Amino acid sequence: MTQRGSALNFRDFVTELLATGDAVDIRVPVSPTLEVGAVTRRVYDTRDPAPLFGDLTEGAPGLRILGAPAGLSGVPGEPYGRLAAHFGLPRDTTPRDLLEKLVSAMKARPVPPRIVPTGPCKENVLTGADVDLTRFPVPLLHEQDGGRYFGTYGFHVVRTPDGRWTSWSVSRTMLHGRDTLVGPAMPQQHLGMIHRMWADRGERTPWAMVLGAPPAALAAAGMPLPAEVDESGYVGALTGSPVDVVRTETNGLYVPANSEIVLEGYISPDETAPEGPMGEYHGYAFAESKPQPVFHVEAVTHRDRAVLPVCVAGLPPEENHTIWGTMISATGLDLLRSSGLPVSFAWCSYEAATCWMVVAVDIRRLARTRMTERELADAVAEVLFGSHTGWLVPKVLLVADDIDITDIDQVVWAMATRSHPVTGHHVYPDAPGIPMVPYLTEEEVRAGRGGKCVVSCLLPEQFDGVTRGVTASFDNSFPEDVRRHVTAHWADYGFPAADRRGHRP
Ligand SMILES: Cc1cc2nc3c(=O)[nH]c(=O)nc-3n(C[C@H](O)[C@H](O)[C@H](O)COP(=O)(O)O)c2cc1C
Ligand SMILES: [Mn+2]
Repeated sequence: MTQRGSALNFRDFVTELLATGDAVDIRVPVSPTLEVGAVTRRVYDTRDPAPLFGDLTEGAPGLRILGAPAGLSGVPGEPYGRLAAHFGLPRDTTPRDLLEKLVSAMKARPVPPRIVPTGPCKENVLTGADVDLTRFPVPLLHEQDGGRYFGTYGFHVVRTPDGRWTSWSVSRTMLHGRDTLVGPAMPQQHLGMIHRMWADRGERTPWAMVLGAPPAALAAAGMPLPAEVDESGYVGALTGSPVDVVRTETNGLYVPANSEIVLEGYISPDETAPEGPMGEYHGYAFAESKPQPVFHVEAVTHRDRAVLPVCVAGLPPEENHTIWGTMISATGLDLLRSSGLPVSFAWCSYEAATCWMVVAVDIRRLARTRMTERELADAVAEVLFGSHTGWLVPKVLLVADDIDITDIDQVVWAMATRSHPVTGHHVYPDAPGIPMVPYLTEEEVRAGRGGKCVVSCLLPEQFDGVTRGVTASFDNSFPEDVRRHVTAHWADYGFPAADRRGHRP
C-alpha cells in the first residue's frame, strides 16, 4: 500500500498545497523556456502560492512542473507553511519548533527504509533506446544559464563500493544530451566522496536521481548530516515510519517508491563536460561554466502525469535558503549544543543567502564559563568550521538570546548596535570552506580556505550575564496594564484590526 501524507508522498504534498490555497493549478499554456522560471522567481518575491504548471508548451503532453516547492507562503499566519508541509507538520509551525523537531530526530535511533516490490514511480518504465530526457519539459530557468536544468530539486542516490553507506544528496544537474546530465560533485560533499571511491577503482559509480521525492527525504538530502550516515534512516526517524523504497531497474540501488521521476544509470569515472553557469544560492550568476562529471541515464521510470519540482535559484528566499538553510541550522544547532557551549539557538537567516548563521548565546550560562569574547569566538569557530556543516557557512554572528534571531530586523539592530567594529570581528583565514562564496579571492578559492569569521554582537557586560540597556519598545517600555489596554482598544482608536507587520515572517 502506498504511503500517504505530505511528508512521504510528493503527490499528496501537491494536493495538500492546492487544497490549502498555497498552490495554483495553472491551466494556461506556459513555456519551460524562461516563462516557468520567471513566474517562479516572481512567486518567491510576492509570496504567491506555488505554481503548478499543467500545460507546458514543450515536452511530452501531460508532464507537469511545480515551481517554488518550499517558497515562503503568503497565507496569513503561515509563512513557513510550505516548508512545514515537507515534514507533515502543521502549517503554522514556527522555525523554533521545526528546528527542535529536526534536532530531536538526529538524536533518535535511525529507522531504515522498507523494501517494497513496486510503487507509483514504476507506472512508466523506459529503458534502452526509449530513454530520452528531452521528452520532459526541462526548463531554461534564467536567461544567463548555460543550459536547461533537470535536477534543481531532486536528489542523487549513490552507495559506497562496500555497500555500507548509501547517500541521498541534493545537487543540481544540467541536461547534457538525450541520455546524459552534467553537474557538480564536490569532493567535500558525500556525492563527490562516494564517486571518488568508485573512480579510484577505475569503475563507474552506480547512480540514481530522484525527482518529486517524498518531501521529507528531499529535505534530509539537503541536510549536512555527517559522513557514513544514511539520510534514509534519518527520514524514518523524523517521520516516524520507514521510507518505502523499490529496487531500480538496472543497477541494484534503492529509491523511494513514492517518487514522481527516477533516473538511473552511472557516473563516468573520468568523463567531464562544461556545466553552468546558473543563477546560484548566493544570489548571483557568474559567466563561467566549469568541467563537471557526466551522469549517464540508462533507465527512466515515472508516475503518470509526473510533476517535476523546480527551484529557480537566486536572491532569497528560495529553496537553497528555506530548505538548505534550515537543515544547516538544525545540524549547526546540534553541534553547538552538544559541544557544551552556552548556545540556545542557531538560525541561518534566509535573507543572508546561507552565507551566515546567527547563534543565540545564553548570557547567564556564558557568565558562568568566564570566557572572553576571543575564547568564545575561537570555541565556536573550532566546533563549526571543522565540521561538514560549518564548511558550508562562512560567517557566524553571536547574539545574546534576548534577540529573536529568526527575526532579521532584530538581528540587524543587534549587529549595528552591539558589534564592536575594532574588536568584534574574529577571522579564521585557515578554516576550510565552500569555494562558491562570492567575495573570496582567487587564491582563497584555490586553497579552499579563508573568508571565514565569527562576528560578536555581544555587549561587553553580557559576558557577565547582564544587559545594561533596557530595550525601548512596546514590549519593554510600558507596564502590562497599559499594553493590554492599548491592544484591546486598537480598533477604537480607528486603526485596522490586522497586524501590519504580519506580512513578514
Ligand atoms: C535546492 C537545493 C539545491 C542545492 N544545490 C546544491 C548543488 O548544486 N551542489 C551542492 O554541492 N550542494 C547543493 N545543495 C546543498 C546540499 O544538498 C547539502 O549541502 C547536503 O548536505 C549535501 O549532502 P551531503 O551532506 O550528503 O553531502 C543544495 C541544496 C538544496 C536544498
Ligand atoms: Mn550525506
